[in-house]
Amino acid sequence: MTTLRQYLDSTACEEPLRDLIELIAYQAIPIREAFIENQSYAGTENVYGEEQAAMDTWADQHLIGVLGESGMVKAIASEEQEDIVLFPDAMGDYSVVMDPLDGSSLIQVNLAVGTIIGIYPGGNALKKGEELTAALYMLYGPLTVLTLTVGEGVCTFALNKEGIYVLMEKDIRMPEGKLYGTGGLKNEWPQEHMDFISLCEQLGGKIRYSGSFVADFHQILKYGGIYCYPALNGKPTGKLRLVYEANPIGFIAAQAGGAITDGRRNLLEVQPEKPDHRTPIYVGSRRMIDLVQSCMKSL
Ligand code: P6P
Repeated sequence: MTTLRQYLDSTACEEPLRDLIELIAYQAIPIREAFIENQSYAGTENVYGEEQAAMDTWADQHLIGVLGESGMVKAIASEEQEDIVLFPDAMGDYSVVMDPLDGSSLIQVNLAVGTIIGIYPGGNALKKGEELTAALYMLYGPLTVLTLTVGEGVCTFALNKEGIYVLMEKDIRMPEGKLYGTGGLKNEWPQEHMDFISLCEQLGGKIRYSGSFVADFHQILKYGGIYCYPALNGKPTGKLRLVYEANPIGFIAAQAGGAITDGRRNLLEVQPEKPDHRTPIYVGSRRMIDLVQSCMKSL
C-alpha cells in the first residue's frame, strides 16, 4: 500500500510542494463533512451572477483560511472570489487556482461533485495552463478520490477508513473511447458543435453528462471520450472558466495522453486575460480532440 506522502516523496517534487499538495488534498475530509449542513443556496451570487450554493462559499472560505494560515501560498485565484487573494508575507512561493466546489448544486440530489486545484510556482496566479507545476481534483463520490499530477503522469488515490489517501492507479493513460458529454441548450448550439455531436452519435458514442465537470471528466479519464462545454449562440465564450476549471483539468488530461481545446487551440497555451476568463471547452481523448478540431477548422 502506497500512501499519498510516499508517492510524493518518490517524485522530483520539492518538499514545500509536497507539503502543499498534502495540505490541500486532505481538506477533502472537512469539505465532505460540511455537505450535510450546507445543501441550500446561500442567497448570494458569485461574480458571474450565478446563485451560490452554501457549499460554494463554505469550501471557498475554508480553503482560503487553511491556505492563508499555512503561509505556503502567495496568491489564490478562486472561482468564488472577484479578485485574486494575496498573501504577500507568505513564506511559500506558490500560487493556487481553484474551483472550491464544482457542481455544488448537485449535492442536494446526492450526485458526485469535486474540488479543482491548480498550483503554479511563484506569486502569479494568472499563467498559462502549461506552466502548472501540479494539478489535482478531489472527487466526492461513493469514494473520496484524489486525482493528481505533478508533471510525472497521473495517479489516483482513495481515502481509506483511517482517513489516509492510498494509491489506486499510477501512470494512468486516457484510452481512446466514445463517451461524450455536452453542456448548453441544444437550441443554443452553433452549427459546428451540432455537427460534432452528430458525428459522436454516428460513431456509436454513448452520452455521459451529469452536470458535474469533475465527475464527467473522471469518467473520460478512465474510459475515454470527450467532455464538451461549447461556445453558445450569443455566448461565444461558453460557461466554464479557463483559470479555475479548464487549465487544471486540461493539464491532467494532457499528462494522461489526452488534450484540451476550445475547438481550435490547445487551451493550455492560452494566456488568461483575467481571473474569470471564460472559454469553450473540449477535453478528452487525443483522437476525439483531433476530430472536434477538424470539425471546427472545416468552417
Ligand atoms: P449546465 C457546474 O456548474 C459546471 O460548472 C460544471 O461542473 C458542469 O459540467 C456545468 O457547469 C453544468 O452546466 O449548464 O449543464 O448546468
